[in-house]
Amino acid sequence: MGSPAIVAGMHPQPTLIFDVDGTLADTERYGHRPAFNAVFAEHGLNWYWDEVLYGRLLSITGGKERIRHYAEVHAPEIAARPDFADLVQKLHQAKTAHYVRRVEAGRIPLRPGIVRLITEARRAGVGLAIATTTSPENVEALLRATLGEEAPGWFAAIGAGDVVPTKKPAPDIHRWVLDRLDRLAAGCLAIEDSENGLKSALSAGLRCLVTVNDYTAGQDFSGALSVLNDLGDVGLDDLLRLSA
Ligand code: XBP
Ligand code: MG
Repeated sequence: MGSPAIVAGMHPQPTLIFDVDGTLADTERYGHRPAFNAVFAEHGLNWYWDEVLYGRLLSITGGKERIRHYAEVHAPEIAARPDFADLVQKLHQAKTAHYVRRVEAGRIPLRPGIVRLITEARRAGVGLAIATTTSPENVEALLRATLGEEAPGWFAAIGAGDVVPTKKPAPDIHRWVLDRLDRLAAGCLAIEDSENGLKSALSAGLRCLVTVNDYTAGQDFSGALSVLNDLGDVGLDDLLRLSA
């Protein structure tokens, strides 16, 4: 009989389930928004998403969904084209390539406290996972560029992008990660930056800590365990206490 803590279904340590964009790094400001604008220009589209407009567009999760929504509202003549679906795919693939190049160039550092907490969690045997709306290649590129080539392997589950049919605020991606972890929500703590991310985590039965950024400050974080500016002053023990 194993020690009590290892009884099937029980895990000695909780698992931290990190969101990516806005939580691990300020990727919207330094990566996604410039990448979208670069691709629109390259494709001869006079679309420009400034900070204010982009902040509003972030309510639509998923880059492809965001492009589709923008065109339907601001460029209906393009949205009505028979090849619109192909155009959205082509723009998004090009944007992802642009984003990955920006990440690989080291232009997007991790937010305060993230490197330290991931290092401490690994040392303490605390599980790590990711639940994000962004594309998988974006996650891999960010982890490798900021934490090293081996970093993606530190995460027991990486739920990203189209691996689920419905994006945040739906709970699909958090449920997908819990299923891959073979863990109950009770043994995990989600860390998010946005109202959409918080709603997804809560709907999946997870407790959730929120760290806000310029794009998400002022959103409705009802139900969050705590709302912080960042994790710079948060110790691993603090997170474990929140998930206990
Ligand atoms: C944020 C998103 C993503 C990114 C863009 O994801 O909604 O769509 O804005 O990435 P999260 P893609 O906060 O859940 O990490 O263009 O690859 O979707
Ligand atoms: Mg986010």
